[in-house]
Amino acid sequence: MELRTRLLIGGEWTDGSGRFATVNPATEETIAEVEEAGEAEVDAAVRSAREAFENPKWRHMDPHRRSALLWKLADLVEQNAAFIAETETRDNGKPLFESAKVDIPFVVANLRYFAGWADKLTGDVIPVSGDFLNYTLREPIGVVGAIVPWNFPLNIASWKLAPALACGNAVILKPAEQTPLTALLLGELALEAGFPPGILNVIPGRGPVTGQALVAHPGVDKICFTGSTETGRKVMQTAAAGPKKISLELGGKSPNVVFADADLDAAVKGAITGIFYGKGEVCAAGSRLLVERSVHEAFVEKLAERAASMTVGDPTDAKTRIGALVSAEQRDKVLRYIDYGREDGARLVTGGGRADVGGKGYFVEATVFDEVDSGMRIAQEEIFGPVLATLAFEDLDDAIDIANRTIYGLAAGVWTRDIGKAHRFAREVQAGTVWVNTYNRYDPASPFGGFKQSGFGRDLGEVALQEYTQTKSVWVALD
Ligand code: TXE
Repeated sequence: MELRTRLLIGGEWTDGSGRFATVNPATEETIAEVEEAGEAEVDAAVRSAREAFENPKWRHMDPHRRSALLWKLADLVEQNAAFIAETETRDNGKPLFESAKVDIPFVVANLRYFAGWADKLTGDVIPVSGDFLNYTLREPIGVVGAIVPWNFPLNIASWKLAPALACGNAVILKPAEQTPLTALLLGELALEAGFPPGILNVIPGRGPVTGQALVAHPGVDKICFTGSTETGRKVMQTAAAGPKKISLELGGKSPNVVFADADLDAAVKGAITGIFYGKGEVCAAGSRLLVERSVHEAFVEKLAERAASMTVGDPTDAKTRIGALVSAEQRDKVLRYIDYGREDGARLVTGGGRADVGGKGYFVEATVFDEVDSGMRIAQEEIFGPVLATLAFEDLDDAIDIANRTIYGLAAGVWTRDIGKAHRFAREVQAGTVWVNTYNRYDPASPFGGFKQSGFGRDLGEVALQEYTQTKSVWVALD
């Protein structure tokens, strides 16, 4: 495979209305100039998606065949995994082991999981009053716009397009402007797999230009979005003019709660993965660590030691644990929050600044704050970087109270050997995913999404199919 830099519309590679550079955040070098879709190209993508969606070739395609196409796409991604993973790392700055061992294998597994659903979308036969047969059909929604972020570029794209295609929709994928490259590779592989032209269009571009035009376009039936809460609000406002269907997976400030009776070594490891995996640019990052007061001091000491030993460096080096943040803006945002932490009176235990990796790149040290108060900015706002806020709690009720004291509700972790406590926490915490004695586990079969301002709708799992189908109720008079 080779890098693609043009737009994929209706099965053709075309020019946009401008170009933008995509930069390797570890070296600050431009990897490629990529075409940007302006309003005219967004319109062309929508028209081609509509035409492809309505074409009987797709509309009446045997569901087994749709399943086979997705399976074939999974095979092609697997065959090209090394190049795709390397491209993801160059574009995003994440360690290569994350791209190669986690992100891209997840894309393959996810495509296969939803390939399995394509021919299992059944309706119901419903017992109604009177002499009627009533049944439901599950039908695709139509043209789906998928707007995805830069932290897991291809992975999250697959969360949207695998179920959307399995359900028989046509998709327009808009990758984030920081990381457009792997989405374009996927577009190429979808053509090779045999998807009809126009069923998957890929249109890179900036959010306020391409993203905005896609959400506003009256020919788009549904927008599925992952990104910041602030942009999610804008998407919702723009979509209201339709109104069109939307699902939003937004930010988080997830609590990771450690009780004194937990396996503390395992909990330290879990807290480290919870915040430093993916450089902390993870929507479900365990960015608030709550530790029971009796073990708090000893726990934070161990954790800080481990954090300080994490190698920040070249993402292609196997020893690297923390790569480069995605952009200079993101690095500056993270450094700003480190300043807020100090200003607001938290105690900096380790890290706290830029990491020097040969004088280039957007690197930040693994940073841990202690003595954080729940009201502080570093305990309330999504930082999206390798910065952990540590708080102390007294007992289960206190832990639940602090855990729920944010606008977000994406995920939560709890570490304890007491099963009653674990289940009670799982029941009371306001979060779409709860991990007990583990953190950051994902599976294509397990639903993911937010409570509160972390959004609505679900990715992954059977429940995600509801986002991409609509139910038709059919009444048949029997007399
Ligand atoms: O996100 P945006 P940004 C959070 C994280 C980060 C902050 C800013 O805290 O620091 O957001 O990142 C597209 N209409 N998350 O600015 O803007 C954009 O092009 C339509 C959390 O990069 O939300 C990209 O494709 N689309 C998050 C996508 O939205 C628009 C992941 C996400 O970008 C648009 C990323 C508009 N008006 C950032 N403006 C998570 N929950 O995983 C932008 N976009």
